Amino acid sequence: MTVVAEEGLERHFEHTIERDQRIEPRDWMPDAYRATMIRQIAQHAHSEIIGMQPEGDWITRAPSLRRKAILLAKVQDEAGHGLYLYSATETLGVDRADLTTRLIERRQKYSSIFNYPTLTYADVGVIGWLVDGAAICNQVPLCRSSYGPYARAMIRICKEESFHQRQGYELLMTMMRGTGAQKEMVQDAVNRWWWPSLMMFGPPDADSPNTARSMAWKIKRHTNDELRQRFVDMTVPQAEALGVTLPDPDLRWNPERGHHDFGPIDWDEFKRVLSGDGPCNAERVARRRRAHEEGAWVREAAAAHAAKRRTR
Ligand code: FAQ
Repeated sequence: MTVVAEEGLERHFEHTIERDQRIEPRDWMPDAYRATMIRQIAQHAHSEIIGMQPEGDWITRAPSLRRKAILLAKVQDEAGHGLYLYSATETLGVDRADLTTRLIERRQKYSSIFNYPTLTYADVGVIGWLVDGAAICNQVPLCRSSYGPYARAMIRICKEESFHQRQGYELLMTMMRGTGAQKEMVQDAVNRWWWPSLMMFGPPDADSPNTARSMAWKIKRHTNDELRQRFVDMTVPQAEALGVTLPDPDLRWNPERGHHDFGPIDWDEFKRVLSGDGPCNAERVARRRRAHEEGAWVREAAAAHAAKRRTR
């Protein structure tokens, strides 16, 4: 391609972003934009799939048929989200099988939050309330992300995440009406998941290498710190209504800022988890690898079936 032609394409790309229109798979895009989208969407897809594990552990131990049906539906939804997102990544020219390899070889990340264990059934409720709540806060603005297939996948995903959040809150409300031991289980789960939920939004803006460029390209619509603050402000009244205490002595309303102040986040812990040294990293990746290996015959059978249909 000539330099003049490429300049024209670049201008067209920039105008599309300026006019708040979507970049579609057939459109020209800068290599760095494509690489950023592949990184973000693949990491998001991996998070949905690895994210099935912590709650999946409780399907066989759900306390009633109703809770089991709800949890099964939720975990299946996460699988569906992973699939839409892998499909969105494929529109950028990467192969899903290659992305899975990169995940199990730890060359690509997934959300830090899924490296923490689910110790009691209250964790299922707290994941719904806090983790899905944080996911919604982060993902609703992504429905307006500049890459069309990602933005469209997000619309359905957010609707389902919203059901997930409500089922978690309803579960916790039920436990908070129960025995003293059940209330303690809820409080203990909140204590363990609160800080990791705040870390889901990513490093502080000053240490976020990707935010500025992703905002300029309208991939991200808000910074990590803005969304974290929105989540804290949204969650404090929900905690009050539930009757639990968020484990932060510095958490208080600041009338001047019109937001809640909150205490310092342990970014060393975040870095440890990202580097593979969280409580469950090894277990999560090993299990994903095992599932991939055990599913080899399904992929082979599907490929053989498709080949047979082509020859018929
Ligand atoms: N964990 O420069 P930034 C769910 C990485 S929700 C791990 O700020 P960026 C639903 C980051 O990727 C969870 N890595 O990066 C569910 C970058 O990596 P690099 C998934 C993190 O992209 C609920 C580096 O640090 N949601 O699954 C994390 O501008 C319940 C520097 O960071 C999404 O993925 C982290 N928490 O902003 C499922 C949402 N934070 O460059 C089951 C889409 C940052 O080394 C059960 N993603 N990193 O490759 C995003 O919005 C963005 O990618 C951010 C990070 C905000 C996560």
